[in-house]
Amino acid sequence: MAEPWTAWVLTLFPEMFPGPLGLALAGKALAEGRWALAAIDIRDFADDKHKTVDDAPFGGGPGMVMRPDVLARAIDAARAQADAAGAGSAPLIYLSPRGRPLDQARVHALAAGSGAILICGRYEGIDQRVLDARPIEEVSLGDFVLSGGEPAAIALLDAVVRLLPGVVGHVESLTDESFADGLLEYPHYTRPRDWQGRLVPDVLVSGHHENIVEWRRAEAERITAARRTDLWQRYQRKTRVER
Ligand code: 4GT
Repeated sequence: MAEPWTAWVLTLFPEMFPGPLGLALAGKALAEGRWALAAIDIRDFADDKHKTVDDAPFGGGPGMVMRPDVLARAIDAARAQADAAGAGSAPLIYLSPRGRPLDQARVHALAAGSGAILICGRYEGIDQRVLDARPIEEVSLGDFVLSGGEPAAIALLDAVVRLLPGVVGHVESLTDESFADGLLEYPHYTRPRDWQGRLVPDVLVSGHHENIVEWRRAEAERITAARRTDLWQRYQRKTRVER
């Protein structure tokens, strides 16, 4: 069988993997061999007896910085593993708040490839020279700060894995969902129809499919316009020429 989509994760905390990715949808898919995960301990590439991976920042300041020599050895080993697994085109990604914000288009592109090598930083981050010396794409999950890149890597992998063939049963929920057409998702309701005096909108129980589709579209547009002017502007620009 061909190699499944594979993540090589470089981390100082390999015990954090698979973590939540070993459960539920992603965990089932992992057990089924629909994707694979290799957590690589950056500390294994330290070369002194104390297994040093970090040092104080040149120029002073608080915290520690991950050493470029140790990290580059780990990166090169991961690259060799990916090449050997037929994933020579797997991108090398550093999760960092300085990166380009992750979006669903990038997630789809990653899922369409053979895998990814993810670098998780700790402390104040990694030495800039590693970013300059290797073809590294910096990716951010948003404008907030984590104590390490691992939760960001886990979130990115969750987003990718659910798009892999056979992972999500009901495939239409992938095209129906938020961002598929550039809008936030419409609101969902289930039983009971009356919950604490709050009723499910009549149209959803009317059985009139065309009206339901139209209502959901209108709600998605209303919510997007109210919450995300950036998405709303782009959506309007896109649909103005089409319609
Ligand atoms: C935020 C994000 C991220 C961090 C994000 C290097 C040391 C980065 C700690 C790490 N914070 N990583 N990927 N918003 N912190 O995506």
